[in-house]
Amino acid sequence: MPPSITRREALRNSLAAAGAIAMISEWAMPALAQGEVDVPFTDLPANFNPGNSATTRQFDIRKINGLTVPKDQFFALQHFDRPQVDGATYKLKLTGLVNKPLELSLADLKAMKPVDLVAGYECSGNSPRAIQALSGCVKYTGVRLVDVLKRAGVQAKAREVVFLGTDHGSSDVVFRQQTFKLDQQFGRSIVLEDAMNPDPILAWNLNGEPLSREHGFPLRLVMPGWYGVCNVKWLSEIRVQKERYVGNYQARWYRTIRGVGGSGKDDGPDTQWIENEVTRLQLKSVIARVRKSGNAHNIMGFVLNDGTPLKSVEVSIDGGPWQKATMDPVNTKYSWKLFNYKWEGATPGDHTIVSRVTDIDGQVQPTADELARKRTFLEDNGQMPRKVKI
Ligand SMILES: Nc1nc2c(c(=O)[nH]1)N[C@H]1C(S)=C(S)[C@@H](COP(=O)(O)O)O[C@H]1N2
Ligand SMILES: [Mo]
Repeated sequence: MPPSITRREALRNSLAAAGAIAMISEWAMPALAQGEVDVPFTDLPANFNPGNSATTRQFDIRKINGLTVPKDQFFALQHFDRPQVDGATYKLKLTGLVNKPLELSLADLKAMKPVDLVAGYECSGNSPRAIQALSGCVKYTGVRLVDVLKRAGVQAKAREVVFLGTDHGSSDVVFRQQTFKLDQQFGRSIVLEDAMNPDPILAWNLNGEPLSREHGFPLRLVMPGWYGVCNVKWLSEIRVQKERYVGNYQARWYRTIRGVGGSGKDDGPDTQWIENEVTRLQLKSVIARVRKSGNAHNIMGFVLNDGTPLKSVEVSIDGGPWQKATMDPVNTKYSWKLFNYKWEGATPGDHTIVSRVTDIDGQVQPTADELARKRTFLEDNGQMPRKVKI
């Protein structure tokens, strides 16, 4: 084989000849073929060690190896204790403005038409500080939410669909100057139109295996293209109602406050302060790994967004021009989107590399500076410069 062709490329070529290329991710190739080596990031905190604690599992994004993250590495977190639910006696309740209130067992749900959904998402509190360790992508299996709602029959006056978890605990519930310590169930809601969309599912499998306790056994909601918080775990009840749902984790904990308009100055009198609920994923790209392969360096990363098709992902090296990256053929509408950029002629020494994504609606991933007027820390989708030493 000519020396300029790496084993990876040779393998791709032979697979291409076999007609299988469309399914092969650059990331899924055998790790570290001969002559390949991962280039160290020099921007990692000294104590950087993403992993598993009693309450949180983080994922080291340098370890991405294909479109989905292994179940035992997929990030996990929640507000209260992780409840232990008995799958054998489990019942999902459908209540409120439905024609026929239901109690469905796991077997009842599994007897309906199952669908697979590859979903990439992150916690809305994910950030460069955590080296984006609260993100990932897995394949869920479940039943369409709309099919379950239709089975119960949604009444004409319904407007809102609320999802309640089994988990609960003491929460600060704020009313004007008062703070009540109240026991609250974890709950999230969506408007009826989003619930009737065919994409959201009620999932019992993750990567083809039953959900683990940490990921919401036995059943969770998956809202593809939305932030992690919307994917209610340990789902116990779906309540259909007319009123807006203003629970703690819907209307207060998960909001973003930012200044828009005006002169662009943070506290200018013409700044308008807007507040929004955390719902759909904000357009974001992240560089996850740099791998030396022969004489070239492969910059690999991922995009998270709400499923809007992408126009481009670009990479800039040391402040140079934006260069187009290649999207991985294994990406799907709601997966994270893996990308590669072949960096030719990298010189020994320190370098700063950054990616940015643009979608077909013309939305461009903001720089950290452009997010300066966002006062709250959630929804940090800013460009993330990375430092490497060649
Ligand atoms: N019932 C319940 N569901 C929950 C939460 C929770 O506290 N309780 N936390 C949410 C948050 S903030 C995130 S980021 C995701 C994480 O999902 P994962 O643990 O499967 O990665 O779960 C969401 N679903
Ligand atoms: Mo989250």
